[in-house]
Amino acid sequence: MTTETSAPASAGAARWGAVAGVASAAAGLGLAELVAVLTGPRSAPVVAVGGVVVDHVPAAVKDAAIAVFGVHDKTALIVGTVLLLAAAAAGVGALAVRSLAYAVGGTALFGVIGVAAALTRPGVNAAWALPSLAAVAGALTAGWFLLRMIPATVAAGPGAAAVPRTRAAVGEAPPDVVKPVAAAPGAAVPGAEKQGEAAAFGGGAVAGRGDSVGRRRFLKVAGLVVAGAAVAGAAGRWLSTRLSVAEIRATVTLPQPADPAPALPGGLDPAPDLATYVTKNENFYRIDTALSVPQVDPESWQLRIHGRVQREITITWADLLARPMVERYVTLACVSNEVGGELIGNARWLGVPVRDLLAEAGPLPGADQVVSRSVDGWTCGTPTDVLLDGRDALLAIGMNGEPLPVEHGFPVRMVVPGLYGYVSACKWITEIELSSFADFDAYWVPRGWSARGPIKTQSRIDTPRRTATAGPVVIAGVAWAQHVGVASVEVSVDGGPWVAATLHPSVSADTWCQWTLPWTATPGEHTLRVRATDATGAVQTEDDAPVAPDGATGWHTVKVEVRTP
Ligand SMILES: Nc1nc2c(c(=O)[nH]1)N[C@H]1C(S)=C(S)[C@@H](COP(=O)(O)O)O[C@H]1N2
Ligand SMILES: [Mo]
Repeated sequence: MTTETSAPASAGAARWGAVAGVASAAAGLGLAELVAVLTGPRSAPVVAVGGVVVDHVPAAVKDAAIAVFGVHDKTALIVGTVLLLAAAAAGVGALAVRSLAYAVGGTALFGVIGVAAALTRPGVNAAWALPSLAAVAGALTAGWFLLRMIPATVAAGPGAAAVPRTRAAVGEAPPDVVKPVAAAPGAAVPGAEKQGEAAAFGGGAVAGRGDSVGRRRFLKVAGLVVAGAAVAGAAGRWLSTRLSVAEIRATVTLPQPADPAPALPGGLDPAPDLATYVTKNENFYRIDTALSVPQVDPESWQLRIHGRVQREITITWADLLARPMVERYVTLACVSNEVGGELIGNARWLGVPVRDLLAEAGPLPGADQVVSRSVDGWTCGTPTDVLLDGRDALLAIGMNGEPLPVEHGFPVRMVVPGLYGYVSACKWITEIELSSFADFDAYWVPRGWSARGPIKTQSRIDTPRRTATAGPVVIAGVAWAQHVGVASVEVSVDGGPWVAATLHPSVSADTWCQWTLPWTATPGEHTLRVRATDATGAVQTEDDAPVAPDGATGWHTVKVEVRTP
């Protein structure tokens, strides 16, 4: 071992080492995914480390990520984490050709990071260390194996090579160096390009036939390790979904509501390209900090109501289902929704009134904040008086006639009309703690968001958005002023007078409403603006405000290019 690893390393050897490093890291992570099938997807090192990053990156970075990647911010984070890890593993591998101590030290460091990340995630148990430990074992085994395979002449440096070094950079091996290798007996096999690659990897230090065989073997084994890791990782993920609660969810039958939602009036969805009054579950926006969707089995689910209460209570799934259910349409909005944005949807929720549960526990004086906690540790804080003021705040189990989709909080979440999701709509809820705003800051508050988040009155133009054909056009959109109600919507074309749009019916003040306005479009560029007035007579503010700290404001404005037919 020592003779192979303590030799002075060449640039070529470092490159081989880098390949070994990346392949070894892949082996470790693949193995970790398999182990995480048993310990739970949130214990997998990439998800655990990613989770720590999500919880600790400066708010501005996270807001920027959401702005750039939108609902794909999680995928971007995972891809970024894997790329960073690959780069680091390549570095460790490049050093490991000098001394195995680098491999052991580097891998151990990653292991410590993985274990530390996993063990500090909310809801953890000791077994969550196992995937990261398995990753260390897998990476070290693969690394030891691969490093030993690096051809000795390469490891010994260019001086030992039979052909003098010409160009060093990857991919710059001159054809006359590559050719003899590719033309060597036995090279006329599928994958002749890999020969060139092998030569390129060796830099100028391409030696005789014996070495080219060694390189081929090394690349083949490294390739097999990466492929095996990919298969293990994919199998792990697949098994995790097989074991996910999706199958349990499919067996859940929702109880009939004792107090059903009102029937939908006629005249909804009056225009194409306009958001439907009821948002389908698969179209409903999803926002949360969960890199791996929490899998909560209703049979083991419990909700503990505690803190500043007269009587602490614990409710099981069976207890919850036995209660009379209320069904309501409620429009949920995200505080990160830009003016004109899509982070809003309207659904029919089935659940138990939160005020009934709070009444049973008996909030003590001073308990002005209700802190909801998710199984993954996320928290939100809702004003107690809002939950008790008679509005239909629900501990919901159903969404549009189905059990909650897993990513929307299965089995139980909260929904509160009139409040942004970050202060009210806790998914995968497992705890309700009566507290106070003075005593506790929920998840987003120390990250720069307001402790209180009533939804601001807004209106949005859905169509036309960019182009239109001259002639009769229907301008249409949605407007909302949850729990207050929209009284009117007006549209101004090219800065002209405000014209009242037709408001289409909505079932209650807790949902958005659709509006339409016929327009005769003339060729050229036109600017459309919209504003709503709520039921108290307050006109939506024209002042532009960003989403942070408590929701965007301003009049949605679109520029439309009208073409001649
Ligand atoms: N457990 C948990 N619940 C959560 C969040 C979260 O990050 N974790 N995000 C909240 C935010 S910011 C919003 S806007 C709503 C979004 O709910 P949806 O994904 O069902 O649309 O969920 C809320 N509930
Ligand atoms: Mo949100």
